[in-house]
Amino acid sequence: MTAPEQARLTPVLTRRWASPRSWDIDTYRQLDGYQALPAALSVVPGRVVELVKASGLRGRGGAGFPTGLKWSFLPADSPKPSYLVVNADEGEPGTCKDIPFMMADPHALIEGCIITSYAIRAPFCAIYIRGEALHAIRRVQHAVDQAKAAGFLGRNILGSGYDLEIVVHGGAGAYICGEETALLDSLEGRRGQPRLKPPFPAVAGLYASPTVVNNVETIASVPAIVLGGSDWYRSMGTEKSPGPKIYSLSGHVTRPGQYEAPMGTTLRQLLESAGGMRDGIPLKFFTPGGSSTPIFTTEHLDVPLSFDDVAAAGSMLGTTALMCFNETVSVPWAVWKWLEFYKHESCGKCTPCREGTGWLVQILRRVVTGAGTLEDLDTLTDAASNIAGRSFCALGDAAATPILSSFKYFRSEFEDLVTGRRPPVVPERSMAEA
Ligand code: L3W
Ligand code: SF4
Repeated sequence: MTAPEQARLTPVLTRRWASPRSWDIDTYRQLDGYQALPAALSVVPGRVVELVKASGLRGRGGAGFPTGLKWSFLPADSPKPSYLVVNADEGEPGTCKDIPFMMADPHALIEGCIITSYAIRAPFCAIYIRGEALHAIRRVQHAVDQAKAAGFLGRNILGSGYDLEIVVHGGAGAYICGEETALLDSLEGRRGQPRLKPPFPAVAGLYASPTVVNNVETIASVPAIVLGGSDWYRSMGTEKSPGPKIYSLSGHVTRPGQYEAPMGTTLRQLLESAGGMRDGIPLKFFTPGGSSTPIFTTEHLDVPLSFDDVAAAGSMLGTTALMCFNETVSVPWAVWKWLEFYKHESCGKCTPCREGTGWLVQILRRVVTGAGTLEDLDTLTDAASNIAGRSFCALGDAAATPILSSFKYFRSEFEDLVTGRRPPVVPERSMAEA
């Protein structure tokens, strides 16, 4: 694991990543680890919720929902116990921050889990980790064992009278289990498929109990907020998107990887840290937050990467997965590849997404092999528009997004392919061989 180049800008989330044995409890404790926990346990839980609300922390899993507000939705008078569930099922194409985080600094996540569980009075926390990331599952389990042996977990934590168990749960490699309610079904032992919302998990989540579901980066931000305070946290980032963020740069970048910087940093600035575009071939398009977010072009290089600024420019910050594509890349080809992913990962529960993604892939295949027609392009727009907003969960919208957003900027590339002005991106022969 190499140190993030940009860590000096906001040395908060990634500041331990470059230390030898950064994942070990001794290293963590030498570098302020488990200092926030006694401070949190010394105040009433509600004070911790208020602190996180005041910090302005927003969810780092894609939607940017205010974290303290979500915690305060848990009903105070529920006869059922509350639970914390960490969504570590990182699967969004281009998103690669949570697994590196868990590998480099698992104790920051564990300390965040303990403080958050205390704040919402939860006696049980589950960390649901993507099944393919066996290395991360093992590392986090090791950290849980170390924390327990050191008295930070289990009964009467640090003499506070507060008890907490953390269970590390491996998923089975289904993208849909990153959707919070499908994750809860999977955790309960069922096939992971989304539930109807409302009720939101805050009211009826794991085993129908009040449950907070938060992303790894969100929870791992909590110890730093407890130690530094809300004003310090708000001194980074923008007014409506405060704090530091881990940006994942991938694709045709000289030094792809994780770059920690304040919310509101631009791709142009991040690319400077990452050595620019590889081999000097200019950028053509990028995703601000994974393939589920509308694509941006070079005209968006200076858009501040915060939730509101990106939304105002017509996309979503998502998971800050900045997939950068240079001028050699065919947009229809990239869209076809993304749609193959969504078709494969569609859970099948609702018709628009289950059937629609299959149709979209078939039409795109015709387009990239040069067998498409102009009518196909209208069908693509029509089908994608009818999947978006009419599907049961956000995966349907996500599948429509690459088509609708690429047509906005690059429809002429699709037209060139179906009219023969450009040669096929993929010869039909190689498709048959594949
Ligand atoms: C209580 C209310 N809770 C909202 C909670 C809700 C959830 C959070 C955000 O999708 C996006 C999606 C992906 N009372 C509430 C409430 N909540 N209103 O707030 O909710 P929501 O529905 O806006 O979003 P979501 O369903 O969590 C997340 C996009 O992120 N995305 C996906 C990334 C994939 C990963 C991964 O790899 N695992 O993170 C990337 O862009 O398309 O739009 O907790 O319960 N009234
Ligand atoms: Fe399943 Fe797709 Fe429907 Fe979501 S939109 S419930 S993933 S079929």
